[in-house]
Amino acid sequence: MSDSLIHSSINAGVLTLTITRPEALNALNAAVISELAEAIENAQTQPDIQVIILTGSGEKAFVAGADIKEFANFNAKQGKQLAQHGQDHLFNRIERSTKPVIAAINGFALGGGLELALACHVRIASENARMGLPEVSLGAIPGYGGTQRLPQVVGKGKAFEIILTAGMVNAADGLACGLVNQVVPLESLAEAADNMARKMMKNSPRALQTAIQAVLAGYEEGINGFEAEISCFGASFETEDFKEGTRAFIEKRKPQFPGK
Ligand code: DAK
Repeated sequence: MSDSLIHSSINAGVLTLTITRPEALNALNAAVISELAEAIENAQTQPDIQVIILTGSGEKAFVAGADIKEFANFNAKQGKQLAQHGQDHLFNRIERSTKPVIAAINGFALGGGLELALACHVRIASENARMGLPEVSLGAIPGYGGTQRLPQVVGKGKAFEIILTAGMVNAADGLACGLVNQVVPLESLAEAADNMARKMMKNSPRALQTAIQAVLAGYEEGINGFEAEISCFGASFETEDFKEGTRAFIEKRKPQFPGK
């Protein structure tokens, strides 16, 4: 039996990565971060994977945060190093994935767990989901991109409320403020995430990759998002996917995108 903390399964183009550390409510320790980063990286070059779903094991938690027991005795230098390493190797890598990443939030998504979901492109929550950034209650602040990505997703005012109160947002409130894209009963979560993945997969893989790149460009310092879009748009015309997509439309058939 494998000791892996990340269980992976591929079903017709969809890779599901399940964080499996149920005894700690799937909390992110160094091993989880490292294995997850590796799995995301490997998925980028695997042609049989088109969309990635990220979820947690069990029915209680997606991820209950960074592992508090692991970082409790850190000093400033160690904290900074861990934040830098985590952001570079996992959180930014997920956000910049060339394949869409969907978070299927099956319960608590707290601290680093919500930050992980925020790094994904889309979030689907089960009705029992409870989400928040409780770091200030521990005397810290979010360190895996939460202070930046949460305002991008819900707006500055709501982000301040969530971060400064350290409170938990339930699924319905999360839907109302745009924190999650969809809410479904827990037993339908995997199916809902799979349905979303399959809708994405009907489209050109190359265009999905470029669209992610163009959206993210607008959040990068020193980059004009509109100019980045124009450049990405222009480049699309040279792709085999574009040729196939337009040809299929004219020939009134479904496109068979080569993904190039
Ligand atoms: N870390 C480690 N263990 C955790 C954990 C966590 N975040 N969350 C839960 N567990 C463990 C519990 O200790 C318990 O283990 P045992 O005592 O049985 O050994 C087990 O999971 C079950 O949890 P509970 O018994 O507490 O379960 P309940 O249903 O009673 O409560 C809960 C569920 C989610 C409300 C509660 O477990 C809870 O409040 N958990 C902590 C939530 C939280 O504060 N999460 C951390 C947020 S801060 C950093 C970068 C980022 C961060 C930190 C550093 N650097 C770069 C340095 C981010 C920090 C955070 O994520």
